[in-house]
Amino acid sequence: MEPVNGKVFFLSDCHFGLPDWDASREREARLCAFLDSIAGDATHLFLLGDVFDFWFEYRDVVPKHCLRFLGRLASLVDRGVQVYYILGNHDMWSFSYLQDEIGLKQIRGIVDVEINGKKVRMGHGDALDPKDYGYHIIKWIYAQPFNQRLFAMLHPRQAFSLARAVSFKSRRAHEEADKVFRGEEEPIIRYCREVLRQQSFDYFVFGHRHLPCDYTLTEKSRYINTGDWIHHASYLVMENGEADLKRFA
Ligand SMILES: [Mn+2]
Repeated sequence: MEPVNGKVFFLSDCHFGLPDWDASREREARLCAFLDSIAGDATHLFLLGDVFDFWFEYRDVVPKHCLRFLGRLASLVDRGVQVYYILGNHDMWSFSYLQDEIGLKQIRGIVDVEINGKKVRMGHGDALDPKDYGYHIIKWIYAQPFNQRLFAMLHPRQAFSLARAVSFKSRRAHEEADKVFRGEEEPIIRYCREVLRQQSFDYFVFGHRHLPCDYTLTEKSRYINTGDWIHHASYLVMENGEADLKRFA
């Protein structure tokens, strides 16, 4: 990716639709207020995945929710803000709609970019443990176009309730354990340590954990997690070579 200079914002894990659309309205309004507050001076915005708790788009039809949020993204793009959407494990079935209609740039996987002269590696933050075979197999199955076409043949009412059931089950299985920050045992931190053996980065920026953190890896390298917009309304801003993890109050 081209080097980036300016005032750069990052956020992730809004999980709109969780636990239902009514309950996400307040979160959406808060995020809209935040986007309004940065619209004047942001040059770049990175959405680091799981913006939607479930997103699936069909050839001619898209989910009907979060229109105001999508409108805010569109007006940021219209003002000249570069908006990037790194897909998470909950919104990996975003195809061309958000790019074509809103003009954001969609990215899958991990990206390295120089921001204000600092080397940054970022991504959603899932699938970083190479030994988590079960997870990699499921992700591979979900990524197959054939399976996606099969899923698209379900009526959306069935498709979305199936997806909600799967999301609910996986959340229940992880929720309690995920609230605890495990330090060096965190899969993302293990991953960063592994990468740092071969390459250097000033910042690793990920989401997925729903726990905002700014963790010192080495004298020159930090791991920053953007947290979530369910409990924390947390975001990261990079400007003049500095990185600040903040909360929108
Ligand atoms: Mn996630």
